[in-house]
Amino acid sequence: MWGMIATWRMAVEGITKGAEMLTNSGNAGDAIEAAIRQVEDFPYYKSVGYGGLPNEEMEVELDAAYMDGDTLDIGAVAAIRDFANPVSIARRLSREKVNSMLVAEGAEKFAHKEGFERKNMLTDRARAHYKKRVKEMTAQAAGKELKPYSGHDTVGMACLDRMGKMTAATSTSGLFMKKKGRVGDSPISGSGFYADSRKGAASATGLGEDLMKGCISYEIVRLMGEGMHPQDACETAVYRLDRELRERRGEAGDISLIAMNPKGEWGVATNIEGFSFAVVTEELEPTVYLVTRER
Ligand code: SD4
Repeated sequence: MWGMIATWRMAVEGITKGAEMLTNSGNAGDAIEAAIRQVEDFPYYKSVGYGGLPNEEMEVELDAAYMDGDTLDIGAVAAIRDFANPVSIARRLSREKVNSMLVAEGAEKFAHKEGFERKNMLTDRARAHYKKRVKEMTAQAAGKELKPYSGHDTVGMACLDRMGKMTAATSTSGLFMKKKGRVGDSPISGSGFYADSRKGAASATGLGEDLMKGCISYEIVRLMGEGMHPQDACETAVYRLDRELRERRGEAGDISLIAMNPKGEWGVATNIEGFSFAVVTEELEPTVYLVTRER
């Protein structure tokens, strides 16, 4: 069995490409990297790679991670600027014994030394969004409410290959108008992603500040390791974290998770309306689903 599951409908071309590799006995590392690169390269996806939305200083700072579920090796970059494919830099870092998570200038120096492609990631479209938001923020000061998290689509994937290897990976520009240097859950192991070929793999999207409070990707993989089906594991962890946050402070930010186990069974849970995801397995053509919240 092989399969891939990814956050948001935009990932469908990526997983289709990954699926071609997996059918031809490609490995879960190459397939997930190729699938995420596809999303990073597309300029109209506003929260990932090229065309990602900038921070409050109009700089595109990207976060990405990769985890190998056989070795548990992790690589991650955070707040990296001017490189085309952060997920590939993260994967390269996962092969380092130490220094496998690098931020900002340190990550850029490493990427340059390793010969990764430099690219100005700020598009005209993203600049226009930035200018519009600055205007809206001025209106907000005059009384109009604006949520800090809106319209974001981080890509997170879980992948299983024919050899039983599982991987997880993420890539994002993080929150629009974030502070320079702000890092979300996406490059943080256990929060934005986790993979263990013996138990399963999971990845998150939503408000990083809340996702990190539950180490939620690890929690889902842990529950799958206890024998829970991915769907039950996702629902248990997502609804529990949502409930905990509401009880403690009256609200929870957006929390959405995808997961797959070593049998290729998959699951999804969300606390928002309109979370979409894309999935493909040996038995299922690449398919996009839209989740309406049932609670
Ligand atoms: C973050 N979790 O940086 C990311 C944002 C996200 O869809 O998932 N957007 O907090």
